[in-house]
Amino acid sequence: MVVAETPRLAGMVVALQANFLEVELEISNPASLVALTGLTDARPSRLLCTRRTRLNHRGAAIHVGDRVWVEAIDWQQCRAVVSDVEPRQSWLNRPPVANVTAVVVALAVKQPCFDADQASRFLLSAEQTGLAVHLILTKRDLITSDQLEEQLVRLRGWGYRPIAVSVQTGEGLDSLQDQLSSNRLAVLCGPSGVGKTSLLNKLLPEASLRVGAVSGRLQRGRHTTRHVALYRLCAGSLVADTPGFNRPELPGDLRKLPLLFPELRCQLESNPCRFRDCFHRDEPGCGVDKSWERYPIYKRFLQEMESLSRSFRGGSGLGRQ
Ligand SMILES: Nc1nc2c(ncn2[C@@H]2O[C@H](COP(=O)(O)OP(=O)(O)O)[C@@H](O)[C@H]2O)c(=O)[nH]1
Ligand SMILES: [Mg+2]
Ligand SMILES: [Zn+2]
Repeated sequence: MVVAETPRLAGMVVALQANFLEVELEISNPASLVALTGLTDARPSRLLCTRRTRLNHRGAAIHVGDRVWVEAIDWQQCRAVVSDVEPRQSWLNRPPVANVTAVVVALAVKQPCFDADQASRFLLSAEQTGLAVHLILTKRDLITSDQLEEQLVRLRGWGYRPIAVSVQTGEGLDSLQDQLSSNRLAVLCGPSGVGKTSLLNKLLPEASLRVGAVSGRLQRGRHTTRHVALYRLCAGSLVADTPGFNRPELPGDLRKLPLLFPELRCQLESNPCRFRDCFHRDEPGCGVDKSWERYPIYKRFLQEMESLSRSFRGGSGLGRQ
């Protein structure tokens, strides 16, 4: 049987469903698609795809955010096959999302209560991508203006300029919308229960995503968002809602840690430490200023990463050379 050559179209993986990939097509020229499909209205822009077996053998998994090529398109059933994956421009490890252009970390002012250790873990995993990192403070309605100001000053000391938002009052939603829509693919991450999904429900034109109640003694949200999925905010901008997890792992590379704290990074940029390979701890002669709020957290993380890398090397007890 002769099979007519199927056209290859570019798209982006917007969700994973068991063994299937949901792909949103990049349709730059709608007219050509009409000619291709013969479907004048209700053009499907999302297709449920399997992948060519050789892609499975290449080892690397395909993730949400990956740019792919699809072929063997069945326009009636909205099905297709992913034949190729483009190299990634960036990679966020947890949650796993490819080609992210900005990371937005959401932290609640209350319910669940603001926890500097947890907040720093989220910020570090965002900083690790090397991309722009933005911070938003959610549930602004739960505290007074004075309390908010105090929190904003504190976070400026961490090197961030947070936007305070509230789904209840609508405050800050326009600024957040502007920030998200200036990015091709922004990821909204943060502890569960801070209100990420509620925010997207407000901002997305057609969303009705599941929102979880903040439950129990610990005032944590239930893990209602189970998988990463991308939503279209406007033409040219996608945003990822991510599942709740509450304690991101620390980075693997000790040497990079100082650069992942913006307040230390800035200091080192303008006034470098005179020693190479210094951790700016108790090294005699290290002139780095230690009077910043998160310095104890920084030291604790260093220690934790050191003991992890020691146990990884089989508990050889060699320590730092
Ligand atoms: N007071 C207040 N509650 C909020 C706000 N945003 C979300 N919530 C509540 O916080 C809970 C968790 O919200 P959800 O969007 O599921 O959080 P997620 O786990 O970060 O996606 C729900 O009960 C929401 O109604 C807000 O701006 N103010
Ligand atoms: Mg959620
Ligand atoms: Zn130093």
